[in-house]
Amino acid sequence: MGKIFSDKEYLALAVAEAKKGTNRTWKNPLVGAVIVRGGQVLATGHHHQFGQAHAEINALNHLVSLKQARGATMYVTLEPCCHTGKTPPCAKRLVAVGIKRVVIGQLDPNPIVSGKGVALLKAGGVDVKIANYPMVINHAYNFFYRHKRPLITVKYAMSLDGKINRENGVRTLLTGAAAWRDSQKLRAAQQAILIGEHTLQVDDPQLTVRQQILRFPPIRIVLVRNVNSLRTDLALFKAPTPVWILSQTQLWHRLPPQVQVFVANEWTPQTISALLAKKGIQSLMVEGGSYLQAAFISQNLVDQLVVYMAPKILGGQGLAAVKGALLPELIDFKQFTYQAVGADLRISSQRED
Ligand code: AOF
Ligand code: ZN
Repeated sequence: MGKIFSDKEYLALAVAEAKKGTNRTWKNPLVGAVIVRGGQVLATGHHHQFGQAHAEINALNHLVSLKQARGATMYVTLEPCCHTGKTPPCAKRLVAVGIKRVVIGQLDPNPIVSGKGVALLKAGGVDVKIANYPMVINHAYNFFYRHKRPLITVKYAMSLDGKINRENGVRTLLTGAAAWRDSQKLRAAQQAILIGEHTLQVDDPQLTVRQQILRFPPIRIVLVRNVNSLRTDLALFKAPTPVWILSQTQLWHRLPPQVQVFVANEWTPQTISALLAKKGIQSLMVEGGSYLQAAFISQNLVDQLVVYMAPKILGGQGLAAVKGALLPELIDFKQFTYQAVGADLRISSQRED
């Protein structure tokens, strides 16, 4: 007789399975499922990609025979769905194949499912346990449905004297290759990234993910005063992935087809966040510059902070990393992690409500 595992251990296995879909499920959550009978794991499955089969269905398809499902327990990281979306409802299928017990990591915060998946299982005679497993995946997904806006990360690199350059308007290379790779990873996990006009002019960045091929790369968003003043040879326009320009003026000339323009009299962190919420964007990373970062921080619209600190003192007349943030009182960040990346120090903090 081998060791009998606990519900928690099987859920941990389901979480590990879910993580295999990292950066591929886009607006869908990572989900993993494990089918167990008589202390034996019979099959595992995960949600591979946005638009494709759900984890539960993949796990069922991995059984040697569907008959094995009868009387088995399914461990699944997220409440099985009850809606017909891009695929038929999972909860219905679990009932139909005779799954006897379902242990769920967490309820689905998406209102099209939330609680209704459990109800459907129970109505079908399935024994349901909600384990409230500690949330270690789908941070942005959960945040989005709880707060009705994207999870906002502010990321910047700075010197030991808290500056981003030596002279305003001039790009200073601060951090090394390891920090660059790390920030690429961070970028790959975002649904949108945002920069201000000044950063666009000074850095002329591509804002793409170069390290991996992504089916759903982050939307590259730029905040500008007048879209018509943009040069058409910007590096930003060379890559074919979507670009959104938030402008105060209507567009009157042609831009490449991947570019979409949104117009408002004034753009603020709140109105930007509201636009993204309306578009169903669950995560945003603000990547500069100094004034834009300050605006998000001033409005308390920063949920995660990632700072790379280079072991250099710039001195001079450079810009502070967060310039002119108007705060009623200082922000005391909690839950810090410190990590050496090459010669630089990575400091990150999550703010939970
Ligand atoms: C599950 N298992 O593996 C996933 C679920 O557009 P659809 O049809 O893919 O539905 C997306 C919604 O379904 C998503 O927002 C979430 O509520 C749920 N995702 N549910 O039972 C899965 N990926
Ligand atoms: Zn489903």
